[in-house]
Amino acid sequence: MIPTYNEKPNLRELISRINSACSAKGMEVEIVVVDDNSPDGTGALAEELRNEFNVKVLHRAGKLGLSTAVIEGFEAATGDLLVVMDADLSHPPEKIPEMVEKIRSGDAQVVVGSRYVKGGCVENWPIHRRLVSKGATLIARGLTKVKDPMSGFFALERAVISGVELNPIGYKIGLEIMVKGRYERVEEIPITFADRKAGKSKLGASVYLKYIDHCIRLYEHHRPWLARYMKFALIGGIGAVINLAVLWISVEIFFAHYLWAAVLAFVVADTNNFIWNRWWTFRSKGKVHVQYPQFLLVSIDGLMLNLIILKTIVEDLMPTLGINEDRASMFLVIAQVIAIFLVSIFNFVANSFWTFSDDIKQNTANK
Ligand SMILES: Nc1nc2c(ncn2[C@@H]2O[C@H](COP(=O)(O)OP(=O)(O)OP(=O)(O)O)[C@@H](O)[C@H]2O)c(=O)[nH]1
Ligand SMILES: [Mg+2]
Repeated sequence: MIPTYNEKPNLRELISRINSACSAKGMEVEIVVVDDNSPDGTGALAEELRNEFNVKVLHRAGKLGLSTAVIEGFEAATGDLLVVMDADLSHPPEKIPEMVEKIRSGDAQVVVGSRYVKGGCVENWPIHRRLVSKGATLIARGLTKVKDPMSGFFALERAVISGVELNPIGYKIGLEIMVKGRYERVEEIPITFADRKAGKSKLGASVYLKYIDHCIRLYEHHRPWLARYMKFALIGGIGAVINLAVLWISVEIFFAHYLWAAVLAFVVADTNNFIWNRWWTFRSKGKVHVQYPQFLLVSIDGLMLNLIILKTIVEDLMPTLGINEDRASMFLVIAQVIAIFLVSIFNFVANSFWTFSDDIKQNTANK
């Protein structure tokens, strides 16, 4: 499967190298080029190459994205063993037989051409590109044990994705398959990732944001509760900053009484938390006029719980542990950190099973 967009200078060499690498091992290969009406005429060249090689060409109307191209390629391919690679000669076609062999011998159902296992490397990447790639890889580490989950060079058995709903929002269809696919073993083989031979990168800045969104969605799929809690905690942290800002502005600029200011700060911050959690954490379509008071009520209970936990730690637990009075202020902060953590779990659980319970049920049913 080769998705192409303006890859005319690379395509002939790529297809001829794939063909040589496979025929040297006596392997039959069908090459599927999915071209998005490339203005440079890649599609027409692919058609020409059909005379020389076993090539199938899918022409799509315009630049519809890498992931959907790969998925359409899967549907058009006739074989049961699928290999995906970039067209820009970054991925060495000579590694295909080794990848295929690993699947055929039953060692694995998914094989990734990896830059980050022993023996693998990237050629000529400037430091900023290495850092971005490493950072992006780190974000995905909780989703799979694969060391190069961003790789666009991978092989799989068709059975891995049959019946699996692949979401093509992301640029990284390989990661999507590694997380959602049905397989027992995934293996990595080292590759040297060459810089693209010719042509321009199709990546823009929006790709990074889409990638983060994609990873968040995959975490939701992989560990739904942890992912939701992390979002809830993040929103809560931002809410705390908003609370302090409103408090400060009310007292310093509008000369409000500090207790009224605190009430206002609580309501503003909690409303902010509600909006974000409803839309992002719980992806809810429920009734706002029911959910909003429920959310506020949970938060008020949480606030009281905070005071009770704090009082218990400071007045009962600390003296029992013989904590020194002089250092009490430092321990007060630690006590409050513990209290906030416990309250965040209380609020999260209460909102999950009460305020947004319908949405949780629906999300689980959709899986
Ligand atoms: N059909 C199709 N192919 C695409 C599209 N976007 C990118 N591709 C192809 O997907 C492969 C990967 O794209 P690249 O631009 O090489 O992305 P990259 O490897 O992350 O970045 P560079 O190699 O640095 O340019 C290449 O073969 C592209 O031609 C698209 O929208 N449609
Ligand atoms: Mg590339």
